[in-house]
Amino acid sequence: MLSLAAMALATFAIIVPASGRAAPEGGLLEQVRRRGAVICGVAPSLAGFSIPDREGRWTGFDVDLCRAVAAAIFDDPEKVRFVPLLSKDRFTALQTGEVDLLSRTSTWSMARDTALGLNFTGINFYGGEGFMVRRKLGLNSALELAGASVCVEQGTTTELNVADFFRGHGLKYEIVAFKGSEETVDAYASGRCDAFAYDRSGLAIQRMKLATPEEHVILPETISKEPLGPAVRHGDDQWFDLVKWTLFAMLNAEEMGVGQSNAAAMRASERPDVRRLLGIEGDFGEALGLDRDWAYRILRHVGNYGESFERNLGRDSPLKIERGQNALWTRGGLQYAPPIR
Ligand SMILES: N[C@@H](CCC(=O)N[C@@H](CS)C(=O)NCC(=O)O)C(=O)O
Repeated sequence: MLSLAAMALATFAIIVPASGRAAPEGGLLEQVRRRGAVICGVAPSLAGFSIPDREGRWTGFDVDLCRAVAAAIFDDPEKVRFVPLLSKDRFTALQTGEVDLLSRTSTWSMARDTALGLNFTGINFYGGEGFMVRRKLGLNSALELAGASVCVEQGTTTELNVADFFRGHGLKYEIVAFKGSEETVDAYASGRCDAFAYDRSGLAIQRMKLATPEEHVILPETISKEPLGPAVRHGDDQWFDLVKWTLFAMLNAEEMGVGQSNAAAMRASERPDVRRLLGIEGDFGEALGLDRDWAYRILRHVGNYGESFERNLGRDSPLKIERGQNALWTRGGLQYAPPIR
C-alpha cells in the first residue's frame, strides 16, 4: 500500500507537467504566440500613462507594461496591439476576451478582483482620488464643497468614492457622470459642474490640458486609496503569473540597480540575485513558459520600474510626478516585489 506521502507525490506528479515550458494547450500564452502579438487594453488618451502620438505610436507607463510582456514573450516590444478603452467598457473587454490584458489606470478593488472574474497582477501605481475646482471659488478644502455638483467619469471608482465622501460627511451633492474622460473634462471646463473628481495623478494631467490651468486648483484631500495595476481574466494561471512577474522583474531590477543601459554589462555580475534575474543562473523563465532570459529582454527593451516611471510620469517627463509612495520600499516607498528565487 502506498504511504500518504507517496500518494501525495503520485498525485503531484500527475497534475504538474514535467516541463513548465509547455504552455497549457489553448492557454492564452499559446494563443498570443500563435497570433504574434499581445492585445493590451489601455486608456484612450492620458499623457504619461497611455497616449498615441500623431503616427499612432503608443507611449506611457501603462503602455510600457504591455511592451514588457511582449518583450518577455517575443523579445520584441513592438508586438503589441493597443485597444483604447473607456473606463466603462474596460472590464467587459477583458472578460469577453477582446483584450489579453488590461493596463489602464485601473484600481484593484475587491468587487473587481472577485465578482467581475478578474485577477489584478500587482500594484504599479499607488494613487488616490481628489477634486479640482476653479481657483476663484476660493475653496481650501473639499469639506467646503457642500451642495456642489461634481463631474465624474462613468464606470470608475470615482463615482463611488465621491458618493462615499459626501455621504460620510453628511454633505449634499450632485454627481454628473459622463461616458469618457474627454467628455468629463469638457463638461467641467464649460462650467457644467463646480468640481471635477478623478485620480489625483490624472487631475494634474487633465489640468495641463485646460485653457488656463492656473485658474484651477486641486484641493488637498485625498479621498480614497487607488492601487492601480494590470489585470487579467480568471482561469489562466500561467498568463496571470507571466504578467505578474513582468512587473515584479521590473521592480526587482530597479532594486538591484539593473536597468536598460547596464543590463548587458550586468550579465557578467557575480551577484547571485542579479544572475538569477538575468537568466545566467537558474531558469526561472521555464515555469512561465518563457526563455531563461525573459527578464533580460524586458530590461533591454523597456527598462526597469524606476526608468519607466521617470521617463513617463516623473522627472524626465512634463508631469514631474514625485515617486512618493511609488518609491521602492528600500527608499521609504511602498513598491516591493517578491524575490526571484
Ligand atoms: N482608477 C479609477 C479611475 C480610472 C480612470 O478612468 N482614470 C482616468 C484617469 S485618472 C483615465 O484613465 N482616463 C483616461 C482616458 O479615459 O483616456 C478606476 O479604476 O475606476
